[in-house]
Amino acid sequence: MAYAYDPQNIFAKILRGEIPCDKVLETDHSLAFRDIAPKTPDHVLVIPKGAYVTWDHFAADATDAELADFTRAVGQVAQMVGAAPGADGAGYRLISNAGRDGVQEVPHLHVHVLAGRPLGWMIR
Ligand code: DGP
Repeated sequence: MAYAYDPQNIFAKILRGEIPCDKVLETDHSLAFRDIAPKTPDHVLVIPKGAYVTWDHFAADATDAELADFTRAVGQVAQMVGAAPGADGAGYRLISNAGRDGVQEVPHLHVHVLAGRPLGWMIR
């Protein structure tokens, strides 16, 4: 399966340092920063540094090191914002929108970490 990656997408520009971000965490293969239009008090986006469009693209083509790094980065962000239930946090939600029906705005894989208030089942 072929995935067309647009290197001009906004998250690619953030990764290249062409536009700023409010950085939360940077690891070898991942970057996390605050969403520009937060839907919750703590709304952080975690992205892989590699050129992946969606979760299925990442799962198909990423190295084991990238997969492990990204998975750990998402968990670390939940802990860093104080939301991890295992450390007495109140909880969080992960969302990764993909493609047209998933209403994906930015075509670079990202996981939304939403925390800081009670969440209903759907986020609008
Ligand atoms: P989506 O692709 O629909 O999962 O959402 C993309 C998210 O990216 C949306 O919540 C707003 C956020 N966003 C868009 N442009 C920027 C930006 O330039 N900086 C930051 N920090 N977030 C952005």
